[in-house]
Amino acid sequence: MRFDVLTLFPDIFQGYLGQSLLKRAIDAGLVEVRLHDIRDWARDKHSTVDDRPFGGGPGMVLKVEPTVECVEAVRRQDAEPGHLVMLTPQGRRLDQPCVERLAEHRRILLLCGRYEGFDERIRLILRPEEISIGDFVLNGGEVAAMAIIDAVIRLVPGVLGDEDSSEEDSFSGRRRWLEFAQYTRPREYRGLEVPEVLLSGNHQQIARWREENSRQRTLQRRVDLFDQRPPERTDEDRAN
Ligand code: 6GU
Repeated sequence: MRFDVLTLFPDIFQGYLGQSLLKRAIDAGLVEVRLHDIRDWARDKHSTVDDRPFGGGPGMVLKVEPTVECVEAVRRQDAEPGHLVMLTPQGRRLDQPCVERLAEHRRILLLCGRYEGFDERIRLILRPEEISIGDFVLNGGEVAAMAIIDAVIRLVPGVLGDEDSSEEDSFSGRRRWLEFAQYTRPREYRGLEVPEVLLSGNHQQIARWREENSRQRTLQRRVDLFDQRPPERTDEDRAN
């Protein structure tokens, strides 16, 4: 899986790329992340990459020529042109099905904007898939690009130590419920004890407890997830 990140701030990614899970995946040759500074494609001697909007208004707009030429040059670096993603609050909201779809690509280009936005001709020429990570405003697409890389690499075979563990997560695969409560040692802390059933060694009872805990949490915190697909009725529900 190869990611090419096109940004005005490549340094933002350095700390993240050295992080353990991603670093291991990169060292193992499962994931490659290349950073490209859009400023390197600026044409004038001041390396201008942004300018004031025609028609007036606050802020600066990312210029069309360096951005388009950067994307085109980066695409040519590999036989596979890759799937182009533009990070923008105007894009479709990222969710796990979207992450799963992205993970099917062998190469993804992540175009990060800054300032007040992109010159509209960048969209018209490059026809990117536009993605947002939520209904809030970030200063730029870099943090969103890291979120995408982070979510997608979990689905690359071999990246997670335990092959099964992404299947178990909330939102992944068939599950759409939130994770159940987890505990580790000690058994008691400040009077709070680990639920007895988790210490019982009875795997069937543990599975039932976890399922019910997931269901309760989802109901209390994210009832909207139930709206997407009705929850299974439990024996308890049927009794009531
Ligand atoms: Cl992808 N970019 C920016 N600037 N803000 C956002 C976002 C992206 N997703 C949510 N907010």
